Amino acid sequence: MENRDIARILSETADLMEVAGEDPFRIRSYRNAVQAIDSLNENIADILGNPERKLTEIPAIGKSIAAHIEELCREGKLKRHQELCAKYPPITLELLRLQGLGPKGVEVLLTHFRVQSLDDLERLCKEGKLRELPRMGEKLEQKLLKSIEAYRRITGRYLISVADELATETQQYLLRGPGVQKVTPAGSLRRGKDTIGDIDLLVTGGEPQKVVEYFLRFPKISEVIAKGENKVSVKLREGIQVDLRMLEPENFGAALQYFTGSKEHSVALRTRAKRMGLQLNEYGLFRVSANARVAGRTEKEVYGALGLAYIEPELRENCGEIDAAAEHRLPRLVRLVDIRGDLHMHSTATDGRCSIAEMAHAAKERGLEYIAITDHTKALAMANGLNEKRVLAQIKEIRKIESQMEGLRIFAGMEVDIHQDGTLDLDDDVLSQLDVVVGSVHSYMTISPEEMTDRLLRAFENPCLHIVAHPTGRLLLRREPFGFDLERVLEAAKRRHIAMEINAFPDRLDLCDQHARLCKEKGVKIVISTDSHHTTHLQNMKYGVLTARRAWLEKKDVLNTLPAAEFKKALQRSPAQVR
Ligand code: DGT
Ligand code: CA
Ligand code: CA
Ligand code: ZN
Repeated sequence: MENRDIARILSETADLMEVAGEDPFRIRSYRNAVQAIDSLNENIADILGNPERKLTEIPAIGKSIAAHIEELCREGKLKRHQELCAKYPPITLELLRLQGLGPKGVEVLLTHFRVQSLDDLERLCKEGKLRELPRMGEKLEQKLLKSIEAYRRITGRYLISVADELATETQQYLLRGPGVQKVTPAGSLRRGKDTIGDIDLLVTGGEPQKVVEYFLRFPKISEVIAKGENKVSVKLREGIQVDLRMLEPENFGAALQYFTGSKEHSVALRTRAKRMGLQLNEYGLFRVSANARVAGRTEKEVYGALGLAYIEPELRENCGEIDAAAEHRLPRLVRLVDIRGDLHMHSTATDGRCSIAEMAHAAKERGLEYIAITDHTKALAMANGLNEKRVLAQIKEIRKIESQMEGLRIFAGMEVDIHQDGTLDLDDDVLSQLDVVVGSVHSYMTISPEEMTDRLLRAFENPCLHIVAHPTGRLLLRREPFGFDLERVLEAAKRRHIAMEINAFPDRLDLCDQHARLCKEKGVKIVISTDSHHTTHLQNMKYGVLTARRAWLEKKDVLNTLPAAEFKKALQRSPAQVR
């Protein structure tokens, strides 16, 4: 059993214990264990298999949790978890995930109303039934209706990092299959969308039947949803669906185009084909009059025969890319190899889990030329944010570590909280000693859009601010972005020479593709950063680059494609921009 599965089952157990009203300390110990497992760099199975080691070596894992984990790995299930699952209906875990309902509320809904589905709950809210109970009112009903809507929108979708890792594992398994030559991801994963509904994989080589047979032995499959001659759909244990299709090499390009989508892009493409007397489908591009195949082996060939330059998958959303391809004015999209620096990351000084030196060495190993260490500031007390005195000490430490390293610039930075009134969380004379100042909103996120706009505009007045981190505060599949007047804020950012971040952490990807595209249109520069809290997070840069590509960004639009010295210069704001 993998760490991910162990963490999920322990976390569900804790959720259900909360509904059952069990001892909060006990519940806490489950949650701490889940966190510890999430940040573990090795497989629990490996620790268990090593007689010299014990699970209790892992911080936050005590004797009783260790026993649970052993049981899970031995039996494939946990008695405690199964008892609770038998006691409460399956909807319980979903109800717990709705914003606005605590475990007590869930318990009341289950016992008093016998809620079995989200539809049940929606009806109760609409009929005003909840207000009959103490501590539940009309306001809660309205709030729940909103959360149900939000939940339905995100449910059944996965973070790109989760889908990407599972797709890679599946791909690696398939590549060992009989005769398999190539396994290519298509769909939203290939287009680099921030969340993924299901994984689409295209296979060439081998006899379809034999490949399907082999695939169905993949240990991660929990359920077969549909099976045909050349395709099969399954569910993996993590819940995500995989659609697999076997293809012939001569129509690979047409099929890849078709299954990459987006649907909107493909519809527009087919309309164009029709106007040219052609027909496009998953088997190829055909001249209708001659009943002849014109293209199909490669995508380039298909686009070319339609009079178009090759369109990168990230652009295929029917947002102007087809006209641009016809007129040969597609952007030359920024690539991962263009990125030279990473300007947002944490260390053990605050809530990071690796030291400054560890982060620096890992960054250098990844081929970066420069980084900024940007720990939190004092307003974020729960992350042990730094006050002015500690910031000054940290600057010294960063300079020292940099002097001992070769081939990596380390900028002294801070991720400074933007207070509710728009002031920054450090004195200006300390801020002015930093190389890189990243400003973030971490508190009072529910103020009105007008207030949020004013708050950001106020922050821009501080001459020391360089970059706004995760500008909308969204957490994918968990928290909606906070609202503000983006156009106005971007116009101010342009005038004041402040860059916007694409935060590459897969839960955030903030700014999103559309917002980042608006930055480009407004002439606002972008910085793509990982917001790493561990050396392993540095690899998330690729997701930020995908988002940038979906935003039509080129190398010149992204500041951290510049060499270190030029980057530093590009951050500087002139007196006119500060005023
Ligand atoms: P997802 O899975 O919701 O994140 O998004 P996609 O884009 O991966 O959608 P999916 O998996 O339903 O289908 C994969 C691709 O297959 C899609 O991008 C375009 C193509 N496709 C699927 N259904 C249709 C359809 O009814 N018409 C057309 N033209 N294309 C389709
Ligand atoms: Ca898909
Ligand atoms: Ca699909
Ligand atoms: Zn951060």
